[in-house]
Amino acid sequence: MGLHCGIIGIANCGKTTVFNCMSKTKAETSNFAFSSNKSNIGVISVPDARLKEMEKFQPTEKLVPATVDIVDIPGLTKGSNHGEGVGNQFLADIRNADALIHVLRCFDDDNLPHIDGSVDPVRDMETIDLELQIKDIESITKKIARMEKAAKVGDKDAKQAVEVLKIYQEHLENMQNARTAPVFPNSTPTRKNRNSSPTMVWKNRA
Ligand SMILES: Nc1nc2c(ncn2[C@@H]2O[C@H](COP(=O)(O)OP(=O)(O)OP(=O)(O)O)[C@@H](O)[C@H]2O)c(=O)[nH]1
Ligand SMILES: [Mg+2]
Repeated sequence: MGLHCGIIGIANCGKTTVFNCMSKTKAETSNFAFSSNKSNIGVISVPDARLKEMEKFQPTEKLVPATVDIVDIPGLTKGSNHGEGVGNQFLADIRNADALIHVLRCFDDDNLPHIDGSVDPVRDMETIDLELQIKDIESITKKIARMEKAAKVGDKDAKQAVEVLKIYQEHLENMQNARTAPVFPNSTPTRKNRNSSPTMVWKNRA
């Protein structure tokens, strides 16, 4: 299965524009916040100069590069966790991503008012991170309840999972990012938390 990469960011920061550049598609961009009601999905080929070199030794009819699926995920804003904007309907797309590209609006444009009143990429990043953290706390709390039930009937893995999940829970409740939680990096119960996916920051300042 290919790598799955999600593009996130505050409304109108240029996610779809970045998606179009990367995937050479023409998904619709717009000046209106929350205009998108679906995630855009594209496939990009990974450039790899080694393929051509290898072909010299092993000629082939067609060179097939590795691909990465990218998903342009709309709709995150301050308060998404309690239904602001289009709420949480796209969080499943974020959960399914192996890595995230966080697009930050660094450009000023009088024709495109910022949803929070001013251009401030640091605040925007904190806004989105906080939304993901709140969502992570919710899902971790649910998972702890499930695992505690399993632990009660003697499931040793569940008992260990509860211990790890509680470390994450406390860390997130202290407003810390899941990435910095003091646990072993590949602790299985939490590998799919949105807030701990590897993230690249894209400063959109054209
Ligand atoms: N000036 C300027 N405008 C940009 C830049 N990137 C995108 N835009 C414009 O900003 C508007 C919003 O861009 P989109 O790519 O639709 O933004 P989005 O983050 O996908 O928006 P939503 O899906 O509604 O959250 C469009 O009119 C783009 O043409 C940029 O770097 N500079
Ligand atoms: Mg968009």
